[in-house]
Amino acid sequence: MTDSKVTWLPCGRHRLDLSFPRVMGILNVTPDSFSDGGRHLELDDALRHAERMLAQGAAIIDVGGESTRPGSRPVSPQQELDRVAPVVERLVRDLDALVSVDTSCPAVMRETAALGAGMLNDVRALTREGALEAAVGTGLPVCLMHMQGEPQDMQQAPRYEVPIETAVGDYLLARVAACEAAGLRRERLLIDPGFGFGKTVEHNLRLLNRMEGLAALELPLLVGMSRKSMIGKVLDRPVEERLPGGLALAALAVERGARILRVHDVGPVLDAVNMTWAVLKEGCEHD
Ligand code: PT1
Repeated sequence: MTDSKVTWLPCGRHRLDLSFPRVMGILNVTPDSFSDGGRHLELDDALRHAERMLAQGAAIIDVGGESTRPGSRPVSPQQELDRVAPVVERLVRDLDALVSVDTSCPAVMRETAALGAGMLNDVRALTREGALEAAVGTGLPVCLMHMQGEPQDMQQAPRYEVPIETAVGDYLLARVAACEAAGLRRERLLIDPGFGFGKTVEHNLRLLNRMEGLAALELPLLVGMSRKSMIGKVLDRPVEERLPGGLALAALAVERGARILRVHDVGPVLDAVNMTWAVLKEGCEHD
């Protein structure tokens, strides 16, 4: 077990204790094709869902207005902001939640930080024009994720010239260096191997197997494998039957150094995580 040096992550008004693994609940803010009335219902729905995840023990709510799953198309910054901003505002005001914003867009970073978001989660690792500067300006911690290609085409026969864990490790190291050079302090950075982002099932499985190499970078490790097709493909299960497979992956991720798990099923995953952690902790208690 590799122990991360960082224990407290400063997240705006919140401080996140990362001396043990935490669960981040996924809140997708999906597009509304109908009326304004529909939008209000959607907002209430989103808040209720967030409330339930917090009650189940989520430490963070990750709000996303751009789908980045394989095949999805980009949205405009204004569209993304219109979806995400009202949700962030209410989560902060009504629930005092620690909100992470899943975005690559500089304007969304700035605006949601002003509304009280506590963390940024960028699947493009601040590579968009202006994103690095915007993130520095917020003072918030940022999760840097590895992706090869763009969601629209990333799953079209992904291949790598070097072992996947080397490609991912090298990329994340380079992004960490770029962030530090731009004035983002290392204490504010998290890394994520990006399961399912330009990777075959074999890539994903090997990446999890070798994840201790990434944990050795001594930055908090965040992982997202919840309900993903890597589970579907190994077990031949549709998306609504992937929880047991996901629990196995969660336990392995914690054992290999993950400190934040980005998931849909907060309650069950938290039990798996806490059970795994209890075993790992006992191993270092009396020696
Ligand atoms: C992730 C992640 C994310 N995943 C972070 N943010 C998604 N930091 C969105 C599939 O193969 O892992 N880490 N934000 C969702 N993306 C996907 C990718 C969803 C692949 C599904 C698949 O099924």
